[in-house]
Amino acid sequence: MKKISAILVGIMLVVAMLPLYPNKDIVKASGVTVSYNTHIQDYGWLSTVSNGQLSGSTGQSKRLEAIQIKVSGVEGLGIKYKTHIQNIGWQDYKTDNQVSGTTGRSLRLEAIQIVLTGNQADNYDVYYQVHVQNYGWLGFAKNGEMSGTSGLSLRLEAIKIYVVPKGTVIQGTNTTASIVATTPYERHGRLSVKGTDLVDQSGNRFQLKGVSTHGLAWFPQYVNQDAFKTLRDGWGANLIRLANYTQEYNGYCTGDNNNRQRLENVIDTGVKATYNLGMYCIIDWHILSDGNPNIHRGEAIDFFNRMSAKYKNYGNVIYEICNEPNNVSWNEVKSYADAVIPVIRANSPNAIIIVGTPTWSQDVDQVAANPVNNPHNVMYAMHFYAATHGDYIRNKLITAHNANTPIFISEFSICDASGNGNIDYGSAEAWKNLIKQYNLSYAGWSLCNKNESSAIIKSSVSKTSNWTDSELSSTGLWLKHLVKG
Ligand code: IDC
Repeated sequence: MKKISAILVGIMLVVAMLPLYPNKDIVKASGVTVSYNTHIQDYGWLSTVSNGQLSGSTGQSKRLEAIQIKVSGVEGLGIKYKTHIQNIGWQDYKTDNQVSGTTGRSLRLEAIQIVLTGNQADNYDVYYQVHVQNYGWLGFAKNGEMSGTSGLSLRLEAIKIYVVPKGTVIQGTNTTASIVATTPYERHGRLSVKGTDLVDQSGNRFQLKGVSTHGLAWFPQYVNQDAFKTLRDGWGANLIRLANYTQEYNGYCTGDNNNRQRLENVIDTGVKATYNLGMYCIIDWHILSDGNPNIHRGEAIDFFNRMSAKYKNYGNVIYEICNEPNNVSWNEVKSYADAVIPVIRANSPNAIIIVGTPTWSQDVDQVAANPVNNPHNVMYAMHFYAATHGDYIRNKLITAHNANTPIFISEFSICDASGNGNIDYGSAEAWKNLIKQYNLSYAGWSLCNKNESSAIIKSSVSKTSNWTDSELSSTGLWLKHLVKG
């Protein structure tokens, strides 16, 4: 007797805990059954469940990796579904128990959409609800709405699905079924140049701010999505510059074909990571010891021709065609720019292009008298290293700005021009004020742990993402504060 009442209490508790929605009898009377099973991390395929039962797990931190769904019991009613997979994105629709997702690849599902099909589809609704890492159960999505998250890199852990006669009242439909993180690119879209300003898709003044990589040949490990995400979410950065040296050791123009391919692969990783994160990126043709950009003009034309074709649909990509011309006149640089810009324009008519200026991208004041032939969406590079470059260079910037030259600080640091030595916080502050005054876009040098003061990560730290403040160098901390604003 005692045992029976204990069981009864148990059953009553379970009944009380059952979701009140939707009424089971309605589902039963309609004769429709939706059945589904999921493939989850460490366990593989679970057994099939139906009509609102939980598939997956909660409280165990296991990702859903794949799902199969079908409906039965009603002639003329079918179902299709698609999932958003980590690193891959949305898949095509699958039907009738086909697998949506992946197995054996350790990739999480992040979101799902489910739609009824067939000539009976108008008489039924499909509702679905997912359990998401860090959030728990979201609200119900209905008839093709997205359920899950986007842009947050969170796993689905469990799902419940109902198919009910049209109009059945469901509770829990007023809470949010999906969480979409809005990225810089989603908010600001394609950029353009207006006067001296960079403006966003709505025509509002916009500032790009972020970090330049060190040489891609030497520190490729920092070109990874987690690193960029750390900078986006922890710093508020929206820009990554990919520095592709041309002349230096293992540079693009001095190494062999394998080296070139390797560099292009790193660029591709970087472009795609920024694209996935909704950040902007600069593909930088990093001339340095080859002071005259015309030395590698042929290679540059080939490179930018292929890059601008490959990334023509990536509205987040900016082309910087010559990092720091030096020991060369503006006329020489301009003739190079006038040869390269049309090549990019043929593929990417509106991408932002940054043109370097003589004396390691300091002589922006020489541009106004003789700008490039096609100035559409072109900006000019001003670089500074605060401990070396003081008022004299700041005045060049002011002169150029007053002459309506659009300026982009595509590289700078606060130590001396060697990339090492002492930090000059006073000069850095003066540059910071100028950046604020003119709303200038910038990328700080450099994302690596090299033992030099411009490296933003301490040389004792080997982590390639998720750095804490104590793992940042003095330069890194200063830059983080600047970017955070
Ligand atoms: C420096 C790096 C250094 C590397 C060197 C290669 O910090 O580790 O060995 O290049 O020659 C620039 C250049 C940038 C320099 C940086 C610091 O654009 O490539 O990086 N700098 O010297 N212009 C002014 C300073």
